[in-house]
Amino acid sequence: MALRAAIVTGVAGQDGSYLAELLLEKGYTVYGFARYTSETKMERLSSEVMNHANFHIVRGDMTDSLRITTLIQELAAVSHWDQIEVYNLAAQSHVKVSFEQPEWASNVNSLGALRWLEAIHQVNDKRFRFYQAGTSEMFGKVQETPQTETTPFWPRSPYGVSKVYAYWITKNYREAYGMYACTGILFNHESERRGEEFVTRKITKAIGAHKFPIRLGNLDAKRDWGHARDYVEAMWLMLQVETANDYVVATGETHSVREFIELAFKHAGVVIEWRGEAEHEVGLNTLTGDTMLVIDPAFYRPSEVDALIGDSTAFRTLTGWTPKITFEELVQCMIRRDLKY
Ligand code: NAP
Ligand code: G4F
Repeated sequence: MALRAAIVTGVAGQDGSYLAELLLEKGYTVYGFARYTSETKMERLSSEVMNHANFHIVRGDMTDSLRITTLIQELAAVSHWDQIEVYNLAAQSHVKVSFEQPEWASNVNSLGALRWLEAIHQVNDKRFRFYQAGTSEMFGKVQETPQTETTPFWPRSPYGVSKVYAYWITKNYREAYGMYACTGILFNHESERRGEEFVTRKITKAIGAHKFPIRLGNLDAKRDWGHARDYVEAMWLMLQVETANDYVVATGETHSVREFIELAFKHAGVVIEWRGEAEHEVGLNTLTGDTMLVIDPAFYRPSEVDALIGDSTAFRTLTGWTPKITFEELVQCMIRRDLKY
């Protein structure tokens, strides 16, 4: 059997934790790249993963070229690996935060990708395959619906712009040096492990903790939401095809934040009734009249991505990938986790 190693940057994040599990199940030796400050928040990584003989945490930061270069050189020096896969998932991944810290987001997300690519280029070793975590945020102000691999990008945040750079630099290294390097253009994916600062988990966490009213921003934004477990399988599949290319990964369904709220409350036994408009809108418990939700303009973004929906036909046809967890099931398992039932 081929001996495979993988580096997963952002291993302590939502996707990193699911991907590490998947790769260990498949027999990989996994190097989980995490910065020093992430070491206190490894709760997404189970004790089975942390104690697995083939799992190793390697300390590093996306802004530290020397560290990245050294790691790549160390792996390249090991002759028994048949394939070495680098999954670049680490990022400043919060869109709103990127408006407040655009330089940092660009350093980590754009130059971070460049640092890994250049380190791999320097060792000139064809065993390396590179996956870049691209995003539907690159489509931003969408130029066509649904979005595919050929839809032009129009990012609407420093985060989106930083990921467009990472997309193009990945493509450039592929074309210029013949490297196996690709970008997965993944639409939103959530889970019980989603960070609490993202809208879906913020909602399910608040319902679970009975902390009302929940303060939210734009309820009418629409997203193509899948489950992260399905999406890390797509990342892995993307690095198994013979020729590297960039692919859209999406469910092909779109739902508004409002729909997510209604469904999440429904699973908690509450029917929401909407009253008022714009920043004066509130969500009431139909039965008790209690205010469950209010609008807080502090959560609005300087420029918003209104509606995303992806068409992943190309990737599905190539690999047979299909999401197994529906939107309804996604909401249900997040609520179950946070309500602990
Ligand atoms: P996440 O939960 O925010 O995880 C990101 C990880 O990156 C965290 O563990 C974070 O560590 C780490 N990180 C941040 N800055 C770093 C640095 N300077 N050096 C080393 N590590 C650093 O994100 P996710 O949802 O798993 O997403 C994974 C990737 O996919 C990201 O690149 C994201 O932009 C992209 N993406 C996500 C989605 C989605 O819907 N989830 C969709 C499309 C694309 P700390 O915890 O210490 O901050
Ligand atoms: O949950 P969100 O913060 O996710 P967003 O902005 O779509 O970004 C996520 O998905 C991207 C893929 O398209 C990833 F690349 C990115 O890394 C991240 O994982 O916000 C979703 C929507 C937005 O329209 C936002 O304005 O929800 C709206 N929203 C309304 N109230 C809120 C809130 N978002 C957050 N985070 N918090 C709120 O209170």
